[in-house]
Amino acid sequence: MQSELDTEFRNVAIVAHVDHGKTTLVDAMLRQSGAFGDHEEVVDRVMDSGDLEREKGITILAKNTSIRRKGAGKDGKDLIINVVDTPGHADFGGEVERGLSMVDGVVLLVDAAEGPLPQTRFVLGKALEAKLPVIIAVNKTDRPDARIDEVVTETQDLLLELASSLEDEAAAEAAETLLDLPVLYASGRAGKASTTNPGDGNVPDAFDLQALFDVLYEVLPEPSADVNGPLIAQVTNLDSSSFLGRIGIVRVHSGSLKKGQKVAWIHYDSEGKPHTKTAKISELLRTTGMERASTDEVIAGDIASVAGIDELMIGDTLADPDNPQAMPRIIVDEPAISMTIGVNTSPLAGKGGGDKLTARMVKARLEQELIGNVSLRVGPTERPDFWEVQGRGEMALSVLVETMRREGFELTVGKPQVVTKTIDGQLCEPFEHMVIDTPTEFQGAVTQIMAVRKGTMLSMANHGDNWVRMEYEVPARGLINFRTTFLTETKGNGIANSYSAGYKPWAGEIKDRTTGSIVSDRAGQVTQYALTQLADRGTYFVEPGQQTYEGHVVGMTNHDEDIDVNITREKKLTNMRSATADATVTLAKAMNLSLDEAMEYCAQDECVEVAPDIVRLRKVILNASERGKARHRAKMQG
Ligand SMILES: Nc1nc2c(ncn2[C@@H]2O[C@H](COP(=O)(O)OP(=O)(O)OP(=O)(O)O)[C@@H](O)[C@H]2O)c(=O)[nH]1
Ligand SMILES: [Mg+2]
Repeated sequence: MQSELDTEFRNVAIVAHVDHGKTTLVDAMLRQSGAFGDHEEVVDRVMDSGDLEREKGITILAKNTSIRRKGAGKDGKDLIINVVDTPGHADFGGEVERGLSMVDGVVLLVDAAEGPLPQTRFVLGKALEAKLPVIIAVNKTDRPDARIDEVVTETQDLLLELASSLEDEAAAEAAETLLDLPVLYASGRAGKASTTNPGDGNVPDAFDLQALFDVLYEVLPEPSADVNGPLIAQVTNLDSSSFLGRIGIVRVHSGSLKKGQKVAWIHYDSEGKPHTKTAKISELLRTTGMERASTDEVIAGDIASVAGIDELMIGDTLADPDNPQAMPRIIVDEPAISMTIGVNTSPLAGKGGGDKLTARMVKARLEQELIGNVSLRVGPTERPDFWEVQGRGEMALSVLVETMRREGFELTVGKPQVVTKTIDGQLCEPFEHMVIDTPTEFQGAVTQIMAVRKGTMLSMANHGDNWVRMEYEVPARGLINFRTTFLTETKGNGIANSYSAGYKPWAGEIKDRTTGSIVSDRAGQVTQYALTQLADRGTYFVEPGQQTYEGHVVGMTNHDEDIDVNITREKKLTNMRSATADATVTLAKAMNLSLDEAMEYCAQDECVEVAPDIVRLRKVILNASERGKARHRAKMQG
């Protein structure tokens, strides 16, 4: 029988702000540990295995892998390093939180030029709260604009600041001792790390990542696990395979887990009450590199995958049937943004290339999503075929919609809203602390954008040549349609990042858009003639030949009022000459709205029709006269 008793473990999560190089570093760690065969073609960022992850170039789900270093443990034992790669985008913060429940320490990557940014603060704060040791690694030292020493100081200052704000005194003390740990300098892309500063713009003077492996081994504690104790293993992630069904990723905290074993399965219900049943581990797997392979036994301290329990959930404990002890539930930060998702109710439903159209299918899919996605919540609405879905941010929700769209769903998606709360009788909304870096020439424009969104400036400082960093506190509501405007106004130069600043009293009205919608007043086919005639009214999202319907938003106006137009009008042909003359008119190219843009642009009384082949913006109330009446009623009510 295979045994793990002659191996040593270290469990580590790689955390950082978005794009600071986590996945690239994990690639290099895998490559240098022989995880890929000699002649195997390896894609870059192998851990970003999801389709959307590859397209967007970001990590969305936390994933674990394992690296075996032969003879690198005590007395020549093998060392197994379980590595959790986490996402850096703020919307997927829940993934980081649950990733931390698997590990005994973290490597905090900080980009050598950008320095600590909002998500650096978030992940570092979470690691310190969990009393985990943090190894600071300044990454991308090769960047020509690197400023390594400054970045080290900024990161250590951030660590001290966060340590002093911890309520738990033991955690605060533990945090301060972290400053004595060695700082690593790395270029993940070059696969090199060292404890010596290579100088700005240089690759570390090392052969490989050995220095990183050494520091990991020395600094991270050996999992404090009692191999001979009763079994306690907690489910920290879920996956599925067509062959094995649901797979639970578990961290074994005590005892050992064997293939075929009967265990006590402790499951928390929605009220947080534990229920215990017995279950059998039909398959037990260990991950090495990107491969999962069957194994007979996994001991305390390790991370493994189990199959055989179809209703397994994140946070569940697998325990000794004679002595069932439950781990506490995994709790993550609350969602701040919500929107409705329902069946496609447009007159063109079913013609967008989808085959999953019914309320029953949408409901089942949303329920399935809840199983693996701890940051999401789903609730009922007034309509039986629409649900309210809450997530951390717009991106988290748009990723869900995009995934469903690719699976063949046709949907109606409402405008993203903030999740409000009543605190001490007062209506409150989520706020964000926003850090904006921009060339000074756009400072005025940014100030204006933030003023419209009820942002309060907290600080402003010049840094580098002609760059300014502005910090704001702003209602999350103001950020829903922020990104496109911000990038346009700063000509693509601005960088904006934010983290949650908690709930504060409702900030009053924020005007969500300065342009109105051009709305189709009838069903039919969009014509070249109509588009040419109406060209001066605004910018269009449609092209000749496309289908339209009453209430379909076909463009945006130059002023802030909606207009209804006949976009299907045909020219009466009087003679051949004028017909050929028309054909020479060139139309401005239609603006093709992506799902994210449509969600961002969507006005209060609008929603988005989503299907595999199309994304259309539309009015919630399609009929023009009913819409007029509703508008009138809303005005009367103030
Ligand atoms: N110059 C330089 N660029 C790097 C280095 N490591 C990664 N990059 C680049 O940085 C970008 C982001 O790399 P990723 O590894 O995807 O970053 P990440 O932290 O995993 O990003 P998220 O998972 O989305 O938070 C890519 O374009 C990489 O090629 C490095 O050592 N030096
Ligand atoms: Mg990544």
